[in-house]
Amino acid sequence: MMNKHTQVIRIIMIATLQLFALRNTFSQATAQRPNIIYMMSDDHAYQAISAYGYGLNQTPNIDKLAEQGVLFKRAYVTNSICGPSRAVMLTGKFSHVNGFTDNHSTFDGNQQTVAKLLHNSGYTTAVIGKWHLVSDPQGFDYWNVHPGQGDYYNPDFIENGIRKRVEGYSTNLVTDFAIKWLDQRDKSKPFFLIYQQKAPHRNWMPEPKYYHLFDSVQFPVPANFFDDYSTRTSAAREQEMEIARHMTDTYDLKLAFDLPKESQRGLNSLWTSIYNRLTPEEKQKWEEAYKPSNDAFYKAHLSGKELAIWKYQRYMKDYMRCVQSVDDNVGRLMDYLKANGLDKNTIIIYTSDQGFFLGEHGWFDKRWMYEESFRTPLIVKWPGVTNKKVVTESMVQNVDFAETILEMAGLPIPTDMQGKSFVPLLKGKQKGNVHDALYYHFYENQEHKVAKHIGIRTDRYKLICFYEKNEWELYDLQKDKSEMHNVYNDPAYGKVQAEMKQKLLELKKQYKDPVPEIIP
Ligand code: SGN
Ligand code: CA
Repeated sequence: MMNKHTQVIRIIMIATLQLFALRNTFSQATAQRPNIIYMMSDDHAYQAISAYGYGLNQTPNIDKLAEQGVLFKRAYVTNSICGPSRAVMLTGKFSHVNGFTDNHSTFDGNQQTVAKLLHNSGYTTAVIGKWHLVSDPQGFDYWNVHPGQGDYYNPDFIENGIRKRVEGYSTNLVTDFAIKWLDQRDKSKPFFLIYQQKAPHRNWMPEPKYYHLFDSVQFPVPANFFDDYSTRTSAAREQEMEIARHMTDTYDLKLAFDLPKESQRGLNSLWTSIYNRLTPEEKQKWEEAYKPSNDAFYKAHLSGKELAIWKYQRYMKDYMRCVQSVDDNVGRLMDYLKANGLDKNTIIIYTSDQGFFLGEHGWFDKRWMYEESFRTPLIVKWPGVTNKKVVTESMVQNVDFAETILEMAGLPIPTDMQGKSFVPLLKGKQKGNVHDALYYHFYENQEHKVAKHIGIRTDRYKLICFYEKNEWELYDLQKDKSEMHNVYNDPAYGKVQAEMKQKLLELKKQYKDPVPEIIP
């Protein structure tokens, strides 16, 4: 018989051994869990990624991700605007559930997010770059974000609550901070990094090394650039996002300050404050770069269609120059991973907060449920899982991102999340659509005057309801990829129309969207 003392010692020893075993299992599991970098740029159109095949520009570093990953040709957002998209990604819930419906909302940071779930399970977490959710980030060991939209030149950052101005160009700085954090992170844990560029958001200010990139290029003008919107509802005619009519001379088009007053429209004071962030040397370089083409523009006295096309070219060049810096920096981050032996165990997700119009329908900006803004680029590279390029037509949505990331990390998906993990698709175990129909709701009828709408998209059709106007649009995407012909109330589509309406109501109910009341 053991005496009491020996018994206590035995119990302590067994408990200690079990604890060690548990710790080992835990750290092994932790070590095997993949690192995840979620890269999201702001307003990066899929048309401006060469892997998507539009032939407009070259993005070799993003393309390299696609070479070893899955490229989604049909990834969509639920509400095509910045803050809402970010909130959807963090929560795995639609805007009406996570509470962030438009850019004037404030994110309730106390709610469950993918960052918090990863953090609680042993990941070290950081968010760097654009944030745009107003409240302070929660669930991150480190955060260093632009206030609001952020600036391209010498931008402010808020680092763990402390705001300061940093010298440099935003796209490069966001990467500098990301690399610094990766270097200094707690290396005993897997990491989750949210790396979010401000670029290529309006007002498209390139970095000096790219001032002359595309100087000799003429971008092809989209076939529907001179769209007069006559075949659709009144919504398309009421918008204020036309390159020809709504871009401002200084802020958007970078024409000189000393223009006659009548040609100056809005936003010029914003431009002055943004431009004043440049140092005198930077201003000099800027003016030297833009002066020759501005002078040529003034001499040419363009008007009508020629003037519209000139604006389109200036817009595209500046936009694509900003994209070039984004691509360079994806390359820098990937080089860092490789040099530090992290490339084999780090999943990369590259995406944008939404799509963007590059002149289609005559537009810049986003917001609409039309394809260019509803669709977003999505490339997922998962070492050991996605080893060669796969292009998929499967429909996924940004409400699936949180669920997918959790499954990648081996974590359970909370039942209150509304999307679906597309890990089986990444593993090649699932073919076909992740969703047969996608639900959409846009709320922010303010800047750019895009009417509020809900809608659904199936493989072939899209139904949109501008509910405050009670106007409807229906598109047959197989016959009309550019969405130029509204076939709502066309008797040939009567059956489709009824089915789509029914499906819209079903999804609205399934996702518990209380607004608006739609009468079938
Ligand atoms: C700013 C821009 C808009 C843009 C919104 C939303 N105007 O308000 O053109 O649509 O951001 O963009 S600006 O005069 O300030 O440039 S988002 O990506 O943040 O949603
Ligand atoms: Ca955006």
